[in-house]
Amino acid sequence: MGVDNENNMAAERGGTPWFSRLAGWIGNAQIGPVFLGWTGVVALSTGLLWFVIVGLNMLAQVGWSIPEFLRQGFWLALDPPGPEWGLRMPPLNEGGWYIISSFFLLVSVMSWWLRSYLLAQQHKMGKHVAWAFLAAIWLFLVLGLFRPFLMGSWSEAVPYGIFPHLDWTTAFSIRYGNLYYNPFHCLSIVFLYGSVLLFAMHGATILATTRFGGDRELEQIYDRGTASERAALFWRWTMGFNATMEGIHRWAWWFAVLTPITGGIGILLTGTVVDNWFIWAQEHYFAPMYDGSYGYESYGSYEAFIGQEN
Ligand code: 07D
Repeated sequence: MGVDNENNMAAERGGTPWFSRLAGWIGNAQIGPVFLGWTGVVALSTGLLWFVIVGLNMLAQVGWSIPEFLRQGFWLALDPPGPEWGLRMPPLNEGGWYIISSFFLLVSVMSWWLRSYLLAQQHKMGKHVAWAFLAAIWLFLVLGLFRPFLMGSWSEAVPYGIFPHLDWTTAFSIRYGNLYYNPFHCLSIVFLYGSVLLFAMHGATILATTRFGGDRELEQIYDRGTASERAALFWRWTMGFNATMEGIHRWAWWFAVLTPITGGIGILLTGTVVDNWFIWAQEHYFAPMYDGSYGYESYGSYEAFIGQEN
């Protein structure tokens, strides 16, 4: 039931545990008991309110027809208010429901964060999960709260809906001159792809050494056996450097966390500081001018180079 029960966590867990073959194939077969707690109650109920408000708004848009709702589901949206409302509260059907549901989503995500912090505290763990989650929440808040606030309009926020939020992403990129030229989008992709690469390398290394006990990672740290030393040697011979059993998890944590941290910086700068990333990139000599050249020497002056001499 756990390593210790100093904080009386066992008593506060609810539900009779049961076993699932499917869960056993992909992890641990035991499901439950689960700790609910007040943060769990708040997060689940406000999350459900957000979900239901979004769903009912979509259902209303198709005349309360369940078949139409299912047919058009991926295209339906609860949109933020129009730009004419700025940061004011619009009527319910002009974005008011969007603001109300967003408030519930905010409370839900923040109380789920608190849950991850408090449960780590009760387990006498480090807070690494909570801080990593906060990095993702940073990007979430930039997209839906900080940037719209700085731009002076809730209309800047992301719509709720499957294809509509993807359309928003494309429109955002085009509106600000192609997000590929935003260096923080570049960095975010570096860490996103880097996370994938590290995860694949680490997963493969551990699986490749399970026959020597490599999957018992903790034992491999304090009771060194053949597996992790073999794995370390493999990588040092392959690429000249090896992570340690502890260090690989720090690599993974930092790469994952830096993905939304750099991404959030990039989004916060867009429209507030930089209006067009392509022109910004031309000004910084890494996007070509329309004649195909990069350098400004042939233009005589920097102003001529960026086409602003007049
Ligand atoms: C989204 C935030 C945290 C989420 C939280 C969860 C709920 C409740 C409900 C389950 C993931 C909140 C909880 C909502 C859930 C239920 C019921 C984290 C998130 C806390 N891009 N792009 C990135 C690539 C292009 C664009 C990041 C690649 C085009 C915009 C990432 C390509 C255009 C934004 C990335 C590519 C464009 C991004 C996201 C290739 C037009 C962002 C990182 C190969 C399509 C975001 C700086 C992440 C960002 C972002 C990758 C192309 C637009 C690295 C690989 C050129 C507008 N893009 N992108 O961790 O940070 O997200 O940008 O083409 O805002 Mg991009």
